[in-house]
Amino acid sequence: MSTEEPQSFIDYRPEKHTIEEMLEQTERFRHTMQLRRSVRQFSSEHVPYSIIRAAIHAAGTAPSGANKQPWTYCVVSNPDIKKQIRIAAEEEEFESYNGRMNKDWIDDLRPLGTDHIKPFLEDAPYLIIVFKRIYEMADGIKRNNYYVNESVGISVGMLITALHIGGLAALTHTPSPMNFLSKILNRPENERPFLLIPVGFPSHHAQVPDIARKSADAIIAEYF
Ligand code: IYR
Repeated sequence: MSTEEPQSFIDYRPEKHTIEEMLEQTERFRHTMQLRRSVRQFSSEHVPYSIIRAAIHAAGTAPSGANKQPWTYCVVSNPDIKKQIRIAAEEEEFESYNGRMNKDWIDDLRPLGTDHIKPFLEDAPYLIIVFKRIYEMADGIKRNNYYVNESVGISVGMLITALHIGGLAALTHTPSPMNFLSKILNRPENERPFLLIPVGFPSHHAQVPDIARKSADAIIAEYF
């Protein structure tokens, strides 16, 4: 028998819109999101923390396995900590670019122009380091969370969206392996690094690769 309180339910009656409004809003959102780009050259211009905090708060509305909300968002603006993160990330990335990634991977990355040097880790005013919480401790008992990667992935997607709508640029960065982040940020055992997201304004000379998104036809299989 569960020792927890039974779940209570509340009414949910969201406002209904006309079909025209529904399509217009959705297309407007798509147009906004079409303008989002992964940025690797950041300005050091100050960004009010209130925007970062509001975007993370929005990410916290994501659905999650059994509503465990298995995420912790660490926000770093301290220059010394950013430098430590850059040094450790560049050491790992050097190994990745010089042997750990296979030839196909290196070839696939060439159009992006990336290498192991990561100035954005110091230039961006904020680094958001996302940790997934693989279990929780309650009264000394370990309880695993559910669908942790799916849950945190959805939440981060919402974060990236919120940052973009808030007028900020971001990069989903995955230095690999990234356990150095747990050490530098002194995170508890139940948290594992998931993604590192530099956030700020793009530098005035920022460039992004000239890529296209797949068409709707290319990504949808319809079974009507
Ligand atoms: N983590 C490395 C390599 C890298 C891998 C993929 I997949 C990318 O889409 C981009 C980069 C880096 O950040 O440079």
